[in-house]
Amino acid sequence: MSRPLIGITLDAADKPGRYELNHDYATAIERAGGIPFPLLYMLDHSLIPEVLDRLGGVLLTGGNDMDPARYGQQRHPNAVQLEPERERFEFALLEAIERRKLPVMGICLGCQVMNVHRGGSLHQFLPEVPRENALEHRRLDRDSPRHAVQIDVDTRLGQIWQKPELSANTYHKQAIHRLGHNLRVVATAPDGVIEAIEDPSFPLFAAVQWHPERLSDESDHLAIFQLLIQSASQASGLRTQHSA
Ligand SMILES: [Mn+2]
Repeated sequence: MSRPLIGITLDAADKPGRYELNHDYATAIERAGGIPFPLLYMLDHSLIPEVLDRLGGVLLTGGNDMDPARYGQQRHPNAVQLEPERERFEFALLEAIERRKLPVMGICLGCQVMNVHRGGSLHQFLPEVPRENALEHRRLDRDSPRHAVQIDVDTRLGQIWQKPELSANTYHKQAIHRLGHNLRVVATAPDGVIEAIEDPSFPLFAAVQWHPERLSDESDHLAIFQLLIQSASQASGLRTQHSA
C-alpha cells in the first residue's frame, strides 16, 4: 500500500519573501509512514480544494500568535503577531478541510487555530492566568522543558496511549480558554491548561498543544503522527474506491 501524502503548513522566515519549515515536522511524518508535502500560504485560496484532492491528511504546524480579534480581544503586549497571509491561509485551509472531513492534526498554534475556527477563545499570556499550582509552559532557559499531561483514554486521540499520563514538552505562552463547538478535551496539564483536543464526530480532527515532532524518537509522540497517517490511509482508500 502506498504512503499517504500529508500536507504541512509552512511558517514565514525571518527574511521577507521566504517560507520556513523546521525539519522535525517532515521527519516525523516520514517516520510515521507518510510523505510530507509543503502547503504554501501564498497560494491562491481558490486552489485549496485542488490541493486537498491530492492529500490524505494535513498537519497544522506551530508558529506565532494569531490576531485575537478573531475571538473578540485586543492584542496582549506579549503576543507576537503571526504572519497575516499565513493566518488567512490557515483559516481558509481549515474551512476546506472540514468541508470534506479530511484527517487533520494540529500542533501548538495549529491546536489554537482549530479551536478559534470553531468559535473558541485563547488565553493570550498564560503567566498572567490565575490558577492553582501554575506551571511554566514557556521554554525560557531550560534545556528540556517538560511537564506531565493527563489523558482521557476514552477519546480517539487519547486511546493511542493506553495510559492516563505521559510526559510532554512545552513551548507555549498561549493556550485554549473557551473550547470551540463540538470539541472535547483529550489532555490537560496538572495546572488545568488544555493540552489536547478533538472533534469526536470527525474521522480525525485532533490537536496537541505540545511539540511531538521534536520527540518523534519517542513512541508516545510518534504515535500522534502514526494516527494521522493511519487516518489518511483510510480516507485515501475510501476515495480510491469511490472513484474506481
Ligand atoms: Mn504546556
